[in-house]
Amino acid sequence: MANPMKSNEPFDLRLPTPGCYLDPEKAGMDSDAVFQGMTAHLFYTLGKLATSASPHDLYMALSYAVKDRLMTRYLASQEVIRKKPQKTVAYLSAEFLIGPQLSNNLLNLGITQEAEDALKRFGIESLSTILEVEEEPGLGNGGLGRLAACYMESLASLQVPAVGYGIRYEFGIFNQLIRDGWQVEVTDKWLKGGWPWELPQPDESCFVGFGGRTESYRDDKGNYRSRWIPSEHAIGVPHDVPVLGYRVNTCDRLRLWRADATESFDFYAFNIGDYYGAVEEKVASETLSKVLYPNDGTDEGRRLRLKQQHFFVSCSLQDMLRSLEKRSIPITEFPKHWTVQLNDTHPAIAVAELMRLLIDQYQIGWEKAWNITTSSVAYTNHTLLPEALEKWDLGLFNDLLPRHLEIIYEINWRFLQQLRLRYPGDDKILQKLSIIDEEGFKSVRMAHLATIGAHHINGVAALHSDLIKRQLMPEFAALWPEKFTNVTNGVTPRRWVALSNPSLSNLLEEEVGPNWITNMELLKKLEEKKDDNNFLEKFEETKLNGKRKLSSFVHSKTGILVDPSSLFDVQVKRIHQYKRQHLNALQIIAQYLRIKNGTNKFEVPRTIIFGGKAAPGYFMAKLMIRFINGIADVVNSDPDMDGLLRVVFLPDYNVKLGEIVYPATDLSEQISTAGKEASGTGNMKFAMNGALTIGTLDGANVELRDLVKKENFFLFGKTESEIMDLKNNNYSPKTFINQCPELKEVLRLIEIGHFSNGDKELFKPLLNSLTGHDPFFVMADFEDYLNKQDVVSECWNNKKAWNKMALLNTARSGYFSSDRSIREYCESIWKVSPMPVEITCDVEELTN
Ligand code: 26V
Repeated sequence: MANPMKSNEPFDLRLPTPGCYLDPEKAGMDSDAVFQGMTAHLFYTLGKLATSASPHDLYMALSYAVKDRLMTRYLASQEVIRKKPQKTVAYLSAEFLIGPQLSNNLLNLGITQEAEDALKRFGIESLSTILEVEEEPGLGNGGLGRLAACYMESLASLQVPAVGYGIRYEFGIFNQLIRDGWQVEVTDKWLKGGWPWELPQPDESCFVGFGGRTESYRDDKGNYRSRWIPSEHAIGVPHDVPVLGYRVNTCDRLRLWRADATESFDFYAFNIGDYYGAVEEKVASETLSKVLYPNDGTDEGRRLRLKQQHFFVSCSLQDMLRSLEKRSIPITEFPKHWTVQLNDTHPAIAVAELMRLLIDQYQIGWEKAWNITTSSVAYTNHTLLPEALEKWDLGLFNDLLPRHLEIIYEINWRFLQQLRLRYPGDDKILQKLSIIDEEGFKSVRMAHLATIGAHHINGVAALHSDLIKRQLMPEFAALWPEKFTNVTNGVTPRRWVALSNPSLSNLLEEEVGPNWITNMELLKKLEEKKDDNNFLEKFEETKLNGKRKLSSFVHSKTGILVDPSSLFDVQVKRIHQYKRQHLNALQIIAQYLRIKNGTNKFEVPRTIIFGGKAAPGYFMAKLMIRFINGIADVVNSDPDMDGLLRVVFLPDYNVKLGEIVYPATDLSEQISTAGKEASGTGNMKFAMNGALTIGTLDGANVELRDLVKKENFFLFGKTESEIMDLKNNNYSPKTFINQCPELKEVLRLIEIGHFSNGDKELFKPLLNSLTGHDPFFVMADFEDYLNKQDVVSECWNNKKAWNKMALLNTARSGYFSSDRSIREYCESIWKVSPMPVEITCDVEELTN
């Protein structure tokens, strides 16, 4: 990364209102000050007496006390950028799965122990009882949203000025219950107890239009221009969440927009007596940020989804432009001050919206506006699945965003002209690359809009970026090779090791010192210990601690007793056919059969744990959950399985549960069909925490295996090109079934209803899919997978060898720190540098 700028003027806490910022109760970092802060918040903010405070009250009081301490750094960070403007990252994402905030903020501030001590004075013995009370905001579906959260944390930790822009959904991803083996969705009311981490900023609200029509007019200079007259409006009210870096003063901001009704319109309706009309409009505009849509590819709520996207993108761009105005910076200097990253195509409308704002609002000419747009926007692609690539029906688009469609037509026309020059007479390529898909129902291809409007397009793992260039967009890649690049995903070691795995963290600190948390490459030093029995035992003990914790969690949630000394074999992620939880399930049946028949070679007790949500409209994924639970019922109630096999489906997998699962895992299941998983990030969290991976050559598994070395990774399955070959040569799952008697027997058992109380119909759709088309090549990979599971069992029987492999996984997975990913984005795509924030009156001084 470029040299940090050293010479920022420090932020003097004593400046504006002496006494206010200096209040030790609000800024002091020792346990007394935290205690005082909590007491004051209990009394004044929450209206509670310390003597009758519930755990939730204490959680709120502690959180407010912590937020006070964040504010110092948050305001200091804003002051620094105001005084000395510097390029800021705008990370646009429809999802931010930030997880619980209290523990993370305590860690990053460095006052976890102080908080624990303060709580003791309220009679609370362990901080964890208070942390458990926190509701997590589930503002994301899975990997993409969690990645955005890891990236925000790394940006702040690397002292890079950044704003994450998104939506403050009132209901996040649904909560999952399991009833009779089926998934049941329950609305996620994460705000019900009050959420202390946000700061509503109504004075910075923005107007957003929808619908209506455009009209052309002549401006003062006689030029024809277009004007948009929307028929509807909404107001975006920013709710800011401070994002503090690890042990630094940089505190970035997550700015989430909540949709509000436009009062002026209400009042107009009130005045003419249309009370219900006014209320309806109010309800409609507030519905905009009501709920996060699960990604299920259904047509459900499509209109509202597009509205949500335009809503948050428009507010965010207006906010960025306004920040320039406030500092009297010419709008044409936008790219010097903002670098706008599109997290997938959900915010891709930004290309058209920025053009619209520049041209219609700021009267900037097309060429200049295009130059500004393409110099500031970059796009990350997160999937190759055709059904997941966003397209909007042209009619719907025109209806909601008529001016944007005009602009898109113009962008497209100019782009196609460029193509015509390069490929004269080649209409095919024009059709293929056009932003408008003319086949069938006409639609707007958001990935094309993003690719044409961005200066860089990146995939999220080496293989994935390569497939973007070779398969998804070969013509675009040929046209603009310099635009296409890779940034392999990463995860923050603060949450995924330091917070979630204190036992391992302590050992790492003893061994390599405390700096591994910000420099994961230091963990390489652990390699020296790979043959040190004493150390390996200590390492194993940290794992056992995690497994004990997960065991009691499993028992409390499901009633199932699991043995912490058994091999914990885990697959947690969204439920999807391409992720192939059913492959794992079939393998369990094979193991079950072997035990029943007395043909199991290895007496390895295994606990196989699943977790993950299925999109509510995704029938097959929901059936997969039912299937796993059907198997679990049979296995767990059969005395022959005692001490050998347990199957658990953990309901409601989320960030909080992930923190319990990753440290407790021996074997990480990363078994997607090669070429389908863009990266995966769970694979990284598991490896850092010393789990071994059984996996295919897919997504970031490829890089993981290269890094930890092939002898420390259980590889199986067809490669991406072998899968392509099968596909192109009339793949027949039957061929593979016929070659594998064990697989045949497994399928027969399902067919006769062994896992569905004799019901032969229940799992038929699943069986038919596997034995019919088998779109994700489960049958093709089954035998290799089963054999590799034997190798796993054999390895487990040599505990020392296993521990050595596990240690090497931790030691060599530093590359997957999101700090590394963010550094790459900063250097090669965003061209931004760190901006340290200094505070002259160190808060330490206050209490000493
Ligand atoms: C969306 C949809 C919508 C239609 C139905 C099927 C379907 C399947 C997947 C998706 C998700 C697309 C975007 C996404 O979440 N990608 C994930 O991004 C992670 C962070 O880069 C990455 O680790 C995962 O491999 C990738 O699936």
